[in-house]
Amino acid sequence: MERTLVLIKPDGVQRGLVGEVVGRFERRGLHLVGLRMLAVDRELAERHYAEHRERPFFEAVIEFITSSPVVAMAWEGPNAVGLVRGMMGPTNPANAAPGTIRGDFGIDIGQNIIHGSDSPARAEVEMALFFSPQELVSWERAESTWIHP
Ligand code: 3AN
Repeated sequence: MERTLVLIKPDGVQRGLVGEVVGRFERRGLHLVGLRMLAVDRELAERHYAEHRERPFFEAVIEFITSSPVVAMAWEGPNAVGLVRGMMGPTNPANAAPGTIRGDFGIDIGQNIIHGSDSPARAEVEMALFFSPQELVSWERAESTWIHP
């Protein structure tokens, strides 16, 4: 079983796509174990995007993620990291297939609606940035045995 950190970025929240994105993961059969809305400050943004510090778009992504509230979520399931990445589509929505979140709702690489951890190790780091241990809730979803063994 795996957990992954998902952010609905400022564009997704502003465009009223929170329910759409949450609904897709729920219907797929992923298990919601953490959910909070927050305004990301510069310090948290820089920690979250630390690996991009030397990239030319670093300042732009910091400004964007701090521009308006985000919704942070932790989702659990078998191969949750890969499942979420597949449902998001590639980084640039212009290359994203219809049926993916970015392919259905995005056009521009700078406003690509959603973030999902790119590995289980990154997921652990990112979940710790956005959630305290008490905010991650282990619970049984009654229908889970009808979704996976
Ligand atoms: P992903 O979110 O698909 O994992 P990353 O981690 O490579 O993509 O990039 C982090 C964020 O930085 C992306 N979600 C996107 O908003 C932004 N970004 C990535 N590459 C570019 C680029 N070439 N120009 C502008 N923004 C970019």
